[in-house]
Amino acid sequence: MKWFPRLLLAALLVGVPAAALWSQAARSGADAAQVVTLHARMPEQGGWSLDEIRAEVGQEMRFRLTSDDVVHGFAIARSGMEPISLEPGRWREVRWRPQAPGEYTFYCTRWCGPNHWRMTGTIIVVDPQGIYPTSTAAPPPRFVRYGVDIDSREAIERLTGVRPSAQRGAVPGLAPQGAWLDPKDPDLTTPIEAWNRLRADPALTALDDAALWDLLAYLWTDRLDRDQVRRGLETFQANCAACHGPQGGGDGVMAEAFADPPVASFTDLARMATASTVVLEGKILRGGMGTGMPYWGSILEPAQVDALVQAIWWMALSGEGSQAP
Ligand code: HEC
Ligand SMILES: [Cu+2]
Repeated sequence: MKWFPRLLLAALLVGVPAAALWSQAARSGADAAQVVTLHARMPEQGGWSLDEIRAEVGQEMRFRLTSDDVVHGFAIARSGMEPISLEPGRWREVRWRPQAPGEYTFYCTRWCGPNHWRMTGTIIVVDPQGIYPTSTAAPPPRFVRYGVDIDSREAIERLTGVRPSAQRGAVPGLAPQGAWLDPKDPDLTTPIEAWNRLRADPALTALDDAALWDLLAYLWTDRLDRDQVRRGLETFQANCAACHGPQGGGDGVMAEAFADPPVASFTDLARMATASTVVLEGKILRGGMGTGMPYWGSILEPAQVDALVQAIWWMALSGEGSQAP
């Protein structure tokens, strides 16, 4: 029986260093993990027990989380972490190792009340050694670069109740001769400007005003990326429908809490005719400043904002509400 001692030796040779490595890793892991204890409370009761947490790149964070009142949720924006739900009186644990310096927003993911949106805090991640590239600051949103005022827009009263339909507008052979999009950036185009350009097109004089809105609805929604619309509608149902309503009509379950100004209806052409992609994007990124509209710039990825804008146009002009294309 020669194999037994040899096996033992082999086991020792491999096992001992492995065990040593393992215990070292476990030890340094335990040393390095920064334990953060966070209590969630309704914003009226103070919100998160910490608003600002400092952390280091590459250092593991161990969050110990609980709720002191109702069910809340916890997520870190742009971390790739799945949101977790926090039930009153129960403790949850989640680990996160920041990979890049920067400011990360943590936030509540459950509708805990009308001030739910105030439940955010910041994790400031620094790189003490300076070896990780600094995350480049996001460029200013287009409404800032173009100097577009996103706060004061006139509604066009005569369009109240007009509900264009892309389907009705999809008339074969009917195409505008000239350009109907803004020459500087198509995303600056408003539906009313586009409609006026179409109205001036001699080839379209046979269409009455309502039929011209249908044509516009068709042209407009034809430019949307169907996958983005679908993704946007999902994000919309999860984050926006509680205020904006499941069909975007401004009549969500939380809408009553906002009277002046009321929650925007995306199916109201009188309002949407003077919006542009740049305006909608700006509103989502920056929020309403004092209105009930939360800001999403620190929470959503740029691609998600783009998808939401496309979904809003879909609800406004396709004639199919929030039915996915
Ligand atoms: C807590 C309620 C609430 C939630 C949640 C909410 N909104 Fe709003 N939103 C409002 C209110 C109120 C307004 C109208 C006041 C304003 O424009 O600032 C508004 C306005 C807007 C506007 C401006 C429309 C226009 O014509 O100028 C856009 C775009 C918008 N919301 C998009 C979103 C998106 C996208 C989401 C989800 C990611 C969302 N909102 C979530 C309350 C909400
Ligand atoms: Cu909450």
